[in-house]
Amino acid sequence: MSRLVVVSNRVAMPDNAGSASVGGLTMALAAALQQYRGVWFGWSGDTTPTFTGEAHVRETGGVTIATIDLEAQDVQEYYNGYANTVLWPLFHYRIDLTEYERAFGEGYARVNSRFAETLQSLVRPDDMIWVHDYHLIPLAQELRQRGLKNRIGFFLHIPWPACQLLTTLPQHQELVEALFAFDLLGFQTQDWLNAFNGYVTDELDGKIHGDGYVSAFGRTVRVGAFPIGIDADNFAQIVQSPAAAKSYDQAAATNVYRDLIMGVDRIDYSKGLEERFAAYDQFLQTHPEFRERVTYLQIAQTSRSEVETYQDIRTRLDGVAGRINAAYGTLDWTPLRYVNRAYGRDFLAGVYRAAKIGLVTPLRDGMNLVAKEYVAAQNPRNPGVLVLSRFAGAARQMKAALIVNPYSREDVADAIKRGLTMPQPERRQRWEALMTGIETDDVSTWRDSFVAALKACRPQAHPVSAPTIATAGANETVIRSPAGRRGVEAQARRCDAGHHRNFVGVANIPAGADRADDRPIFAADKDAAGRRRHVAAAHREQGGVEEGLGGRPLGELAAAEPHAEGALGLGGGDVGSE
Ligand code: ADQ
Repeated sequence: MSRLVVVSNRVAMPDNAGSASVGGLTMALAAALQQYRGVWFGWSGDTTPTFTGEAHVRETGGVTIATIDLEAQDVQEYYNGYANTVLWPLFHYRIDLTEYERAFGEGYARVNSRFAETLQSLVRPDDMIWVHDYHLIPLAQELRQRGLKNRIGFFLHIPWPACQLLTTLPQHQELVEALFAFDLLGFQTQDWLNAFNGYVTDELDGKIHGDGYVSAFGRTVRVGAFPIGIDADNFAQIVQSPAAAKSYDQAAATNVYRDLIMGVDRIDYSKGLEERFAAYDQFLQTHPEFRERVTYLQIAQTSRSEVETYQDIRTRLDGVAGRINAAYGTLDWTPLRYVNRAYGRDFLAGVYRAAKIGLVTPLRDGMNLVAKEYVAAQNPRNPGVLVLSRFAGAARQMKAALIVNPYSREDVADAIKRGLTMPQPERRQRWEALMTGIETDDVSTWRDSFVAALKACRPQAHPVSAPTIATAGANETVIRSPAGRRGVEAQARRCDAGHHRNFVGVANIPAGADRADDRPIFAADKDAAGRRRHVAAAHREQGGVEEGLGGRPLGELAAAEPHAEGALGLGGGDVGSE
């Protein structure tokens, strides 16, 4: 039986399978790995002065956990930078918050190369590899360049942006090209899959086949929507736990004369917390009869606190919460209770059950598991009401919720009122429809359908082959990579791992380059001080390599300061934009 190798940015294996503080996704992946005697590989969360390429390997519960430490610069450029300051805001439709820097892209490529470098030695030929999320889009390409022929699947937990947004990203084509090194691409919903297909047809002139396969860059991959769910059975047990009973009693006792409205989110601009607070303000303002009769509890765990935008949002939320409480609060009533900390799943389950309204109003969300957890925690005889944003992936499935536009405070305020006054039969009817969906499309369905689709994938017709390296002179190296610019850059780093900061850039070789195909090459040499320098070149036409590089020797070009692109006589706009 082949093993399943799961790769994610961070690895968080629960110490014991019943641990209540571990998130639903972790539990699901842990169970899948146990079933397939798998390996879970990712960043340890720790830093090291110099990347070693060595994995820390341990066994727990039949699963091999392998982690690597990253350098502080990696964490800054790859995790805080490209992943969370470029891809996360962009994929959540916030180009206003997207801050692209070339160093971020380099850090992202470097860390993916480092992941691949370590991972390749752990993978056996018949393993299936399942890569998770936007941090690791180039990973399959990196692994293919190292000769891995395994089936590799990718699941995107967040939305796929509309084509017009994605094209604002420098090198968007290279990013998407890297996805075509996978065998299977999974999205949370049909909407995100449609957006991906839209990019393939409109931007790449690619082809959507009727059988779930998509072609571009001379390659064909399988694509599909695999909506993630929660572990409904496990959650039902948690709801009955003593800890859940205790938190339920506490929440119910505190709000004995009041209805509880509840939200649970990581602090993130995509979750629409500021808009939600404003909607609650609107509700209290326009429905004074509900003042002192409701309490809104927002549990908001701090996340990504090293990214400035996340620090700003926290400050603003503190301010809005304070203003609401100052405007409406009384001696014995705090209208909005806002708590910044993490709770165990059992504790949360009890509070969910005590809440008459679950407010889940993200501005954009791949799926949203809180919506599902809230429903799963309800008392079937007297369930609460889910108010759900139409922009959460979950809204595609959870049509019996009160669906709202989170940008409209009136719309959300109306839904709060409707939920609070909804007759019990309607609440039960809606809850039963929602609960049926949660039980049917639970986390095992998600996991099993993805793994089955990966197993059934047709082998790639055009595997990405390794870059070829040819020495072009005493000090020069020429690299040709069928994987495009990223392939060239990755190989550059491997050639010169300790000195990658001398990497100069990528340029298109003008007509005259001595190349028979339409693929990039890379050149490197040493400067007068003996430091190694690199010029990567992506050519389009034919001619001598040196001639193609402006008719100057590679060494001379590479030594040119400050930008080799300038030495090639190409404007910055041409660089890497093929
Ligand atoms: P997230 O953006 O993190 O996940 P979500 O799906 O809501 O969003 O999952 C959050 C999880 O963290 C839930 O299980 C929730 O219970 C837990 N959580 C949140 N706040 C907590 C707190 N204060 N204490 C304890 N637990 C807390 C990403 C995507 C989502 C997608 C998931 C899974 O952004 O769209 O649904 O991955 O694919």
